[in-house]
Amino acid sequence: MSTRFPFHLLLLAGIVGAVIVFTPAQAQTCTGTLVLASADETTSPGQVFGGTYVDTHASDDVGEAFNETVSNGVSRLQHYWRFDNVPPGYIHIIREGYRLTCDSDDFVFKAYYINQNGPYWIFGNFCAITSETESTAKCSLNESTDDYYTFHILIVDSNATSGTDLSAVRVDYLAICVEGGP
Ligand SMILES: [Ca+2]
Ligand SMILES: [Ca+2]
Ligand SMILES: [Ca+2]
Repeated sequence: MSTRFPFHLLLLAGIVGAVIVFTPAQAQTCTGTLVLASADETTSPGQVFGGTYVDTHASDDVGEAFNETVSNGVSRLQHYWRFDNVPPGYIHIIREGYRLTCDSDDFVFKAYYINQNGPYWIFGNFCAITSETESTAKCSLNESTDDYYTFHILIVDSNATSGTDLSAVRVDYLAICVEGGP
């Protein structure tokens, strides 16, 4: 186990965070419909060590925190959230968070939705969290939809091929923003 691991636990759990003054993250604007997570789904590999999907509903410095676990000799994280009733339009995600890493891991978002033919994966890695300083970002998924669908958003580590250090990430806010519907 990394000697930095206890530090991760403390900082991400907010115990240290309570006495550190964070620079407020810049808010993002959605001119359409915001949809918040309806549920946590699977976390594998990796684990949740603080919070639930409810903590991603507001930008309040109370987050849902994750750390990697070692899978097949490499530290990995993959967590899914479900978003119900996402209206038609151009799909973006807005996220606020930070990460702690010791093996060059960042954390990126991926997405798929369920249409009449089954799961439809949106190709790409979006809205990477790359800093130990909290930031917000609004990212287009370069995808438009024509009906209401259930979306699934994943957070995944970017270094999936090497390293056994357990990097961690905290998500304070996560939303789907749908703009410019038909
Ligand atoms: Ca925050
Ligand atoms: Ca990794
Ligand atoms: Ca929050």
